[in-house]
Amino acid sequence: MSEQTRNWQALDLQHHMHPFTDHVDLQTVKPQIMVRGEGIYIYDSEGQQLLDGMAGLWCVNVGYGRDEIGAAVAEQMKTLPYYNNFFKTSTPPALELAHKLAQLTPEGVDYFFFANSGSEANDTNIRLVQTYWTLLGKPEKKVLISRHNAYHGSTIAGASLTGMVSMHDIAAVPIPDIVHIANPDWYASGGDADPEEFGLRTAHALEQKILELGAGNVAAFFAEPIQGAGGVIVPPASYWPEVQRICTKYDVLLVVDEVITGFGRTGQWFGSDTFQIKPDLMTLAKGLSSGYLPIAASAVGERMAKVLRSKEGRFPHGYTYGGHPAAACAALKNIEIIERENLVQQVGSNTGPYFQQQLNTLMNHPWVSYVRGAGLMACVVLSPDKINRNAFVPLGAMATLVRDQCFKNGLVTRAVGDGLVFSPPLIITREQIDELVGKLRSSLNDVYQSQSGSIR
Ligand code: PXG
Repeated sequence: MSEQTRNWQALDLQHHMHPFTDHVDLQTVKPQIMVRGEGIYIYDSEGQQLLDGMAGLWCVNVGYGRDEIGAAVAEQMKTLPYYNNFFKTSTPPALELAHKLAQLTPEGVDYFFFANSGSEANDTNIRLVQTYWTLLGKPEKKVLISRHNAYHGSTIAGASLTGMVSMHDIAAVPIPDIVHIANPDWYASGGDADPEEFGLRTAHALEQKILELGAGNVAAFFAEPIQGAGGVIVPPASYWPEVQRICTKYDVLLVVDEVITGFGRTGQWFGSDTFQIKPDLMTLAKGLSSGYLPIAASAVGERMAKVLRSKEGRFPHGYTYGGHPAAACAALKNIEIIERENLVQQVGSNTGPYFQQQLNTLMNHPWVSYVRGAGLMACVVLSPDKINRNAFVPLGAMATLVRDQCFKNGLVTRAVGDGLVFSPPLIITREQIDELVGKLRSSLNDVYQSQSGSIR
């Protein structure tokens, strides 16, 4: 190991606190220092090349090394590095980005409130939802329904919407008036049920919860079109139409968190397009700028916009850096690249289906029990007993070993329970998909050979 890497690791361990990290473990494992990116590959400080099967954290949709984004940002930094959108001012990049987004988001979603992260945008969404009902004279409509295993962020409100119990183990979380219902995870909870029937049954959990709480108390349903961090939970086709019907019937706003599914990930511009959802509000982040700079948005549908925009007096909410001109420039250039290179169409009709098909060839591995996904997001689920879909004991132990082996073999993935999740940059080619799947297969084989004696 180089002197430089050793120094960086020592400094990192001395002063840097990491998100979602066991710091005791980190002392022994040591951080891997990433120094460069090009296309779908990243490079660490020891020169190891890794195929980034996660596009960073589900975000680098146009891939690394896009000099033109840097150039556009540099130009903006020279002209006007900062100004805000508070108190009746605006900047060209922010207003142009809002205009561009209005063309891309589903029909009727035409207004954008900027933030710097998905978590912040979801905090904004809660305020928008509650302001909306208050303006309509129904302030008692305030309960938010979310789902088990959902991920909506890490701020206090975002973590409260999140349905992962591990994120609710501090006193401040969850905040009041947020409840969680079942998610449409057929593999884990569907048993012998037909997936479509299971999809309907899971949608009906929303109706039951609304009736239990009283529709007059329910403000909104928050959901990802496909749960991402929860393990790429693709709902059966029956699920979303039924959810939409229920929200309409009980006058509950539908907030669609597109932080991962937005900007081409599922093979259409938005997950809402893929599942034909009509959102009242959307959360956008990640692929909005491909992670080149932090930017996020709440995308407001016409029903809410009509009320919110006719309100006199000001909406008492905003972030210093919301709609930052440099970040908005990065987002505009990123969208220009996605359009110029037809990345959404490419994922929808070519690389997306090919990716799912190639991952499915892994079903002949003794541990691969299920492959699910859409476009360029997927989860490969492992089980020691494919027939009964049993979990490994402890849950996730084997997927973590496979993940570590993938890193050694030059592939970035993430273990979620017994699953390995993937979300490569949208520029990945068929040959590179073969490389990704080949690396995953050999990593699975390596771990299988070393562990098969100890499977339970
Ligand atoms: N909503 C969804 C659907 C997300 O996936 C957020 C909101 C929050 O966004 P910010 O920008 O505040 O992080 C996310 C973020 C993982 C992982 O390991 C997933 C996310 C973030 C970090 C790690 O799967 N998703």
